[in-house]
Amino acid sequence: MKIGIVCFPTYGGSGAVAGELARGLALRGHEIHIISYALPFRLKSFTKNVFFHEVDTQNYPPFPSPPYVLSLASRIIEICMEYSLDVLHLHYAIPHTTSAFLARCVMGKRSPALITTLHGTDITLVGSHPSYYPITKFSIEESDGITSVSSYLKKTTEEVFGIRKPIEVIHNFIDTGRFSPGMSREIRQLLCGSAGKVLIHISNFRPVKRLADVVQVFARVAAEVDAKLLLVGDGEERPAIHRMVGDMGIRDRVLFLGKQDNVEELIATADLMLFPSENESFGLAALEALSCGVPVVGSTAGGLVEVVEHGLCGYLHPVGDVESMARSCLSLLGDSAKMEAFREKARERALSHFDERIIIPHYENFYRSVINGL
Ligand code: GMT
Repeated sequence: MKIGIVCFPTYGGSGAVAGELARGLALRGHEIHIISYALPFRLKSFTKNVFFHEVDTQNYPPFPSPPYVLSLASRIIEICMEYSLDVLHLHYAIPHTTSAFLARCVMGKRSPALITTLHGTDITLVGSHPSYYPITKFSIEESDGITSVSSYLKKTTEEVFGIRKPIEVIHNFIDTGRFSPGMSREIRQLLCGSAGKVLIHISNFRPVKRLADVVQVFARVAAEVDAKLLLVGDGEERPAIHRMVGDMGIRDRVLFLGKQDNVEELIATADLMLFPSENESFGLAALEALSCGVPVVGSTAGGLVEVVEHGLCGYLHPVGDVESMARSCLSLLGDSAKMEAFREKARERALSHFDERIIIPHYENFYRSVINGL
């Protein structure tokens, strides 16, 4: 198939999934056209069958900001016409599906099938805000096919937007070859010196990730065992969290590593991942941890319960229950047989439920069924 993929290129779950999907589909022989304002961060190295089309924006004095929605719509028309795409896959409902709808109005019958994948904050935070609600609902309803990354997100979309069209749940997936167990003693030594245990958290440091809970859990763990915390990522919460670890007197135990490309090396170095989000449609970083054989301790928010099996490959507690999360960390860190069993289960779950070889064919079949139904 000739498949267009529209996504955000920046660090974040939806951009990671779109980039990995592009790579996986290209390796299966499909022709992939990425349309975005920059090359997605997971596609930095050359991949055969992947073509990148940059969206350029123009600003003019009367515009309050460059109208990206319109530039993207124009670029979509150009690429769909030039390459006769079969499918245009929109990652994140706004503004991508809205631009695609405009493009389809212009292309008419020559438009490819429009498939929207809902990722989470496009529904739970941004899309449901009054300033975007009507256009998000309309854009989703105008899609020829809709997928969501968890059952939780499907249910939330139906409830919040009253969507009646079928929504196909296609869970996020992982390259289990790249994200695999195998701690590098060298990296661990380099980062953490002689620290006995290593905990890790990866996110975009937005309030929804509850970074303060990460620190609260870690402080309780570090009071009992010699441990270090690796914080990977960056965002609006970083300055406050930096201050918080200073005030709590654990500055020397916490490493702020900023945004990183090869997170698999860092994850495999850790004993546990902390993931206490307020809300999480799926939790791609949690899946990356499981695939590396690293158990996850976090919250029961949203779709995380579909990823992490409580009591088998991690522990999930109510949002904000830092005491229970810390107790769960200590029970695992203090029992090597239990830890080993959890590590095995974590890897097994990633392989049996979320391997890209299982999930990507699901997308291929969905594309075909939508095209055939038009
Ligand atoms: O909030 C983020 O982590 C970024 C956001 C995105 O769209 O880039 O992530 C959402 O999509 C990811 C990929 O499908 C999911 O794994 C995340 O759970 C989801 N984030 C939230 O629901 C908060």
